[in-house]
Amino acid sequence: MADGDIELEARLEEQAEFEPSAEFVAQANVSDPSIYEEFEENWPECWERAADLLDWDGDYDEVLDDSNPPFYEWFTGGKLNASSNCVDRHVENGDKNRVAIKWEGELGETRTYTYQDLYREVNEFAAALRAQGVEEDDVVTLYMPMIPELPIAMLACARIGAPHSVVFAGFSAEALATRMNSADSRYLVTCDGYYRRGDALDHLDKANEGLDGVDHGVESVVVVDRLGDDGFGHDLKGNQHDWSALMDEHDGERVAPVERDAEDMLFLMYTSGTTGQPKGVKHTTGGYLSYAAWTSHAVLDIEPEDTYWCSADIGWITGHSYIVYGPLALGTTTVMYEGTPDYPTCDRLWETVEKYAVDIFYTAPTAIRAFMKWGKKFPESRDLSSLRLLGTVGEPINPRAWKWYHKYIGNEDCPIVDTWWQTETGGMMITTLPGIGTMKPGAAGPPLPGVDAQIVDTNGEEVQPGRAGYLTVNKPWPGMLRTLYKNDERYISEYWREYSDTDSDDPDDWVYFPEDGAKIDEDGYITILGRVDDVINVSGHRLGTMEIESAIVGVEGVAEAAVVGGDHEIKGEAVYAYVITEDGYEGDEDLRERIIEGVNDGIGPIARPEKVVFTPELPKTRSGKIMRRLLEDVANGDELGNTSTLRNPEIVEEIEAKVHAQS
Ligand code: 6R9
Repeated sequence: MADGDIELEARLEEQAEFEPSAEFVAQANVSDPSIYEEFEENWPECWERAADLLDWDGDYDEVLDDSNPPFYEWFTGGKLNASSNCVDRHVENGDKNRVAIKWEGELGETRTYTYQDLYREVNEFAAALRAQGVEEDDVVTLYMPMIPELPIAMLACARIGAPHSVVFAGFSAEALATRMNSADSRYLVTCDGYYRRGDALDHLDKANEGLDGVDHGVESVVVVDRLGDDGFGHDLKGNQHDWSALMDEHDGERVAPVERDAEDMLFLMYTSGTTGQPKGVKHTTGGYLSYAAWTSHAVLDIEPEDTYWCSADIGWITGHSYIVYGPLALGTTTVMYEGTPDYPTCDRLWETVEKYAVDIFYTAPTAIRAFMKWGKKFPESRDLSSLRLLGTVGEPINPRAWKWYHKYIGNEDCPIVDTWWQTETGGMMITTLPGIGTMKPGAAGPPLPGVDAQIVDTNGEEVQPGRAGYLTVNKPWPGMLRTLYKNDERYISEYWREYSDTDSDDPDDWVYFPEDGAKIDEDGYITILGRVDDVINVSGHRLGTMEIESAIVGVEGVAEAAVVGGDHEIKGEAVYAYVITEDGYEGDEDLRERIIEGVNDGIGPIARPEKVVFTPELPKTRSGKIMRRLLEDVANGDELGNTSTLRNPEIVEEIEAKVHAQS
C-alpha cells in the first residue's frame, strides 16, 4: 500500500460521521430539515406530498382510511393509471424525446428508448395482451431477465389493469410453477434465453418445464426472441407466440389506459418467509406508486435530467420500485444492464457509469464487497466524476465497505444513502435524506419523515439506545403491502400478530413487525442487525431456510436437513446445509452433488449451499426443535452458545469437526 493510502485508511477508520457537501445540499430535492416536523404534525395528510407527484384521473376522498386495521387503504376513491403516469404524461408534457430507458446488453449491444418509443411499445404490447384474452385483474406472470421487454410488459399490464407477477429469471422451473399456481395466473411472458458471462442460457426450456407443473390451463405464452442466431431452436407450441410477431400485428395500435382505483392491485411479488410457501405480497396502484415516486424524489434525489442507474434485477422489489416505477414516474432516464459486473472485466459497471455519465448509482453491499476485493484499480481507471449520489440496499453495509464506496466510487463527494426497506414496504423506510442528514457508516439512518419506527424488546417496550431489539413500524405508510394474495389471515399472522392487539379496531393498537433485529443510537439512527426469522440474506437476496430444506429433503437419500446462514466475505451470508442421510445411503460426493443440484432445480443457483455437512444427527432441544443458533455458531466458527438444553450435546462437536475438516 502506498503511504497516502495508509494515511487515508487510518483517517477513514476513525471517521464515524460524514456530511453531504454544500454543493450537493444546494441542489437537493429535499434539503429543509423541517420536513420531519412538518410530516409529523401533519400526519397522514403529509402523504399528499407523495400523491402530488402523480397525475390523478379522479381525486381521492381521503388520504388514509384506517377504519379496519391492518387493512389500511390510501388515497381512497382516487383514480389513476400507473402506465400513463410513467409514460403518457411525459410524452404529453413535451418530454417525448427524453430517454426513458438506456439498456446495455452483456455483449455490448445497446438500446435506447425515448418516452415516445416506450409509449409506442407499451401501447402495442397492451393491445397484444388484450388480444391474447387478458382482462382487467387477470394476473400476468413475467418470467424474464433484464431485457427492455420486461419493463415494457410490466407497463403494458398496468395499462390494462392486469396485475403482473414478475418471477426472477434465475429462479427454477419449479419456483415458476409454484408462483403461477398460487396466483392462478393463466398468462406468461418469457423469452428464449439471455447471456451470462458471455454464454447464452436456455430460458425457454426452464419456462416450459415450469409450465408443465402448472395445475390449471394456461391461455397464452409470449416469448421474446432475445438470442437470435444464438438461440436453442425451440419450436413454439400451440399457445406460444413470438413477441415481435405480436408487436407487428398490433403495430401502431393505441390502448386507452384503464382507470384504476387507487386501491386496485398493481402487482404481486412473491417473497420468502418462514414457511416453505412463498408469500404473494400485494401492492396497489395509488399508494405504491406515490411512495415509489416520493422516495425516488426525496432519497434518490432524482431529477428528470438525470441518468440514474440501479444495478438490481427487476425480478426483485428493488428493481420494481427503483428501476421501473419510481424513476419512470419522475420522467428520468433509467439505465438497465443485462449482465454480471465482472464481464468481460471487473470494470464493467464503471465503464458503464463513464459511458452514460451516470449521476446516481444504487447497488447492494454484496456488490461493493466484491468491488473491494477486485481492487480500486478498476474504478480508478474510469472517469466517475458524473456521479452525484450513491445508494445501497438489501443488507447491512459494514463501515469499511461504506467508506470504500464513498472514497473510490464517490470520490468523497457523493453522499451515500443506506436504505432499509423490504418487498412488503414497497419503498424505502429508514435512511438519511441526502440533502439533510449526517451519514454514519453502518447505520441506515433515522426513519424517513412520516415513518414511525421504533426498536422494542419482546414485550413491545422501547429499548435503550445502544441495546439490540426488534424493529417495529407503528403507523401505516402509503407503500405498504395491503395483504398476502388471497390470504388475509397469513397477512395478519406474519406481520402484525407479534406486537398488536389483534382484537382492537384502534389503529394505534396495530404494529407492523418486519422481522428484523435492530438498535438505535442517541440521535435516533437505526442500525439493522439482520433477520430474526428463518430467512437468510445471500447477496441481498432473501431466501427461506424452509424452502431450501424442502428442496434438499426432496433429494433421494436425504432423511433430514437443516439450513442456516453462515457469514460470507462477499455474499454477506451463505447457505450451510446440515444433512442426515437415509439408511443405506452414504454422505459422499455423489450425494453432495445431487443435493446442490436439487437446490438448483428447486429454487435456483442463488440458493446453492456453500457447504453440505453430513451428520448422523442434528442438535435438538428436548422438545425436538432443531437448535439453529448452534448450527450458525458452527458455520461461523464462533464460540458455541449454550448446549445444556440439548438432548444430544455431543453431536455439536462432531459437526464442528466436520465443518473444520472441509474448510
Ligand atoms: C429491498 C429489499 C428485505 C430484507 C430486510 C432486511 C434486509 C434490506 C437493508 C437491509 C440492512 C439495509 N435489508 N435493506 N438490511 N440494511 N439497508 O431488500 O427487500 O428482498 O424483501 O429484503 O433485507 O433484513 O428485512 P427484500
